Formats: sequence, C-alpha cells, structure tokens
Amino acid sequence: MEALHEAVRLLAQSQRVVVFTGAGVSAESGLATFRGAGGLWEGHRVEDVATPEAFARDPELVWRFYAMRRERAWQAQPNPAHLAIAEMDRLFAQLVVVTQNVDGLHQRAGSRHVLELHGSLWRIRCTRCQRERHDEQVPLASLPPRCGACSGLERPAVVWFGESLPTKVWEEAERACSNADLMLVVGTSGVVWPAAGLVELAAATGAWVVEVNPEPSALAHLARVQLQAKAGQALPALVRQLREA
Ligand code: BJW
Ligand code: ZN
Repeated sequence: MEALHEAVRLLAQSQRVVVFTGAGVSAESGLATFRGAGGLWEGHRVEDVATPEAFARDPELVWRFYAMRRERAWQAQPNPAHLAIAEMDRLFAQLVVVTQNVDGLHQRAGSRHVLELHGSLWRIRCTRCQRERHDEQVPLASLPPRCGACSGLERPAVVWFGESLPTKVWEEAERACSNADLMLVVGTSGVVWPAAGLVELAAATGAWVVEVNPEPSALAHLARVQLQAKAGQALPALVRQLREA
C-alpha cells in the first residue's frame, strides 16, 4: 500500500510525534463511537446527554449513560491499535498521546504520556465542593453518587459541550502539537472543538499530518497522507514496517 510506505517514510524522519485519537481507536475494543450508525444511546444524541444542562435537568439519566459507559469500558480490552501506539513510545525521542477518549484504554495498553482532553470515566467530581476522586468501582454502589465529604451531587469528571477543557492538559497538548514533527490523527471525526484545532495547530507549525480512519474526517484536508483503514490494522502495520525501516 503506497500510502503506508509514505507514512513510514515520514515517521522514520520524525523525532517528536503526537498521536491524536478519538473514539474510532477504541471501536475495535467493542466501544461504540459517538456519531454515525450505532452512535445513539436510548434514542439520545451525544449532544443531548453530554451537556451540563442535561445533567442539571436529569442527573439520573446522564448517570445511567455514564454507568453504562463505565461497564463497557471496564469489560473492554486494549486492541492492537492501542498496543501499537504504546509500542511507539520506544521508537521516538518524544511521543505524546493526546486523546479525546475517556475510556483509559491507552494507559491500560501501556502508553506512558497520555493527555486526556475530555477527562476520564474513572474520575468523579463533586458539583458542590469540587472534590475530585479516582473511582474504578463497577457497577457504582448508588446512582447518582454523593460526595463523601459534603454529600453534594457528584458528576463524571468529563468535559461536556459548553465546558472548558482542563487548562493544564490543554496547555501541554498545545505545546506538544506545536513542537511536533508529525501528528498521527486516528479515529476521530474531527468535528468537536477546540480539540480539532490541535490538528490545525500542528499542521500550521510544520508537522506532517497522517490520518488513519476508514472514512476521511473533517480534518482530512490537513493530511499529507491518508490511511483509509481500521486503526487496528493500519497501526500495527506501521509499527512493523517502521522497525524494519
Ligand atoms: C475508526 C474506526 C476504526 C470508526 N479505526 N477509525 C467551533 C466551531 C463550532 C463549534 C464549536 C467551536 N468551538 C467550540 C464549539 C462548541 C462545541 C463543539 O465542538 N461543537 C461541535 C460538535 C459543533 N465544543 C465544546 O463545547 C467544547 N468546549 C468549549 O468549546 O469550551 C469553550 C466554551 C466555554 C463556554 C461556552 C462556549 C464554549 C467541549 C467539547 C466537549 C466534547 N465532549 C464529548 C463528551 C466527552 C465525555 C464522554 O465521552 O462522554 O467528547 S462529545 C464527544 O465527541 C466526546 C468525544 O471525545 C468527541 C469527539 O468525538 P470523536 O472521538 O471524534 O468520535 P466520533 O464518533 O465523532 O468519530 C469516530 C471516528 O472514528 C469516525 O471518523 C469514524 O470513521 C472513525 N472510526 N471505526 C479508525 N476501527
Ligand atoms: Zn463535596
């Protein structure tokens, strides 16, 4: 495959690499993506459940959505794409995974430097005192959970529409993207901002962009190389060929 050779050629010349991922990287672990077929939950669009307004209106409905996501993520295993990305840690002087995903599968695959732009299913925050805690209990003992310190209503520590991304994570991501020699954009539709802007930033500051997606994304015009394939096939092939290069 010509595009694969070109991607390997560019990676072989790169030292600072950012792997920017979205829900598609976890699709082959059995986790549903947000948009497109099967992307609905009980008839709700993600835009309808992933908002502070939805949570204020009906915290139990929103918590049911996240409790289900926690169960599925807990049962899921990292797939060959996550494992190939983790292996890339050893192939480059600097490798940063900037993910929009909240499932924790990059970390479970062994990636060491992961920036979670949209938070994590495994953290819970009190809406009253803002105390944040790590929680991997599946299923949760009670829904919605309450804060042990102040009895306030707790929420998933994820980023909903209209909310700001965590400042430090965002700043670190901007730094990594503006210094990158190459950015691999894997399994994202590229329609959610400001995350999608990181690909523009990387391209504008001189990084080669390589997209891995069975369908061209909204960011495809920025890509020097497009690998129209599933991440679980393309990424292990990339790593294999890179080792031999
Ligand atoms: C495969 C595959 C395989 C399948 N292999 N690939 C500028 C312009 C327009 C709007 C805005 C703008 N700036 C801000 C906005 C508003 C809004 C926004 O972006 N709206 C657009 C949707 C129109 N953004 C925000 O509100 C953000 N906050 C913000 O801007 O704050 C500033 C502010 C403050 C106050 C007031 C106003 C602004 C926050 C965005 C938060 C997004 N949160 C979610 C939920 C997180 C928690 C959770 O997981 O539940 O994040 S929404 C959801 O979308 C989730 C994802 O991370 C995100 C991106 O989705 P992703 O990962 O790309 O998934 P899909 O399903 O879209 O695509 C999957 C892809 O995989 C497809 O391309 C497939 O082809 C591919 N695929 N199988 C490889 N095997
Ligand atoms: Zn509290």
